[in-house]
Amino acid sequence: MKDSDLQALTTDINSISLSNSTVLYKSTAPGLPLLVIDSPLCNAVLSPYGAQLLEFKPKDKAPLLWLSPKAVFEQGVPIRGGIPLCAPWFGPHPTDSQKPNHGFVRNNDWTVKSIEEFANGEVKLDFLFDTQDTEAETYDYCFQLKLSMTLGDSVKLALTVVNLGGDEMPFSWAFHTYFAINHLDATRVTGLTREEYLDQTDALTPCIQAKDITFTNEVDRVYQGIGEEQSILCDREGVTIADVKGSCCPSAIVWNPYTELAAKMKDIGPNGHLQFICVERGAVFNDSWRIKSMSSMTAELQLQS
Ligand code: TA6
Repeated sequence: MKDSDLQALTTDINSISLSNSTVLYKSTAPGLPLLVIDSPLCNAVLSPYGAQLLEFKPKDKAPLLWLSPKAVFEQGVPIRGGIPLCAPWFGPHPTDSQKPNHGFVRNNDWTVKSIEEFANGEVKLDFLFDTQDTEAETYDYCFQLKLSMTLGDSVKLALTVVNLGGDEMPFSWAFHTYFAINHLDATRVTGLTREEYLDQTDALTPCIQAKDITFTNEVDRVYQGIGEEQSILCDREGVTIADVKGSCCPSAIVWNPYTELAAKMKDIGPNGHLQFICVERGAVFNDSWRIKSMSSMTAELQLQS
């Protein structure tokens, strides 16, 4: 998206200004354009590349999201942290290992369609992605994504997927949220107890989640057909880090790379795993959507700290 288009959208909004990743994060040139929000209810940073919320902090509360200090701001590379949207597939492409992990919409520019500021202090941004505008990718299906973000003292996301093609379209997706934490060894995820999960660290072996999820080694688990609500708690600080509530998000993925994998990942690095856990919601594996020709499906997610 052109800087001039963003400028035109932001001029009338008091709470929003423009920046560039090179300025804001002291990253290397050329960087990416970013939207910076300082509203009565929150501070936030967003990237039209990937339609990705990078930072979110309700006023008088701790930052909700983790953005890697080693994140790369460059076309073709996903930004590590915040809320990347994985789609139209989750994980490796089912048949072509050359295609990017977690699909291509987090690695492409989106259009910012509108920005509104409400009297109650909330700011709402509408992003659009259309496969017909994307020269970089060839894909078997033609679709549009509409992602609306309402930022107040919580984050409200609404994703609508429109199948513009003549055939039914398979669609897997996830909001791959990186939550900021202070004490990995005292962090716990509730709301998935007694659910079956597929263990991605062990060739997708099915297991039962006996207790709340804790993090004492690499965790990479896919839960399908789950309930709407989970919570992330820190027992040492006695606080709820976040309540996660999804509608039409039948799957959850819980991920922390732990010591060894984090050290190997260039944009996380040694000890980076101590700063975040991912609790993702979406529709993956057997929960994946099938969207009829010229029809749409919508999901919503709310994150409240
Ligand atoms: O959601 C968990 C996961 O699929 C893990 O398997 C892990 O690889 C992670 O996502 C990060 O993937 P990325 O492509 O962003 O490096």
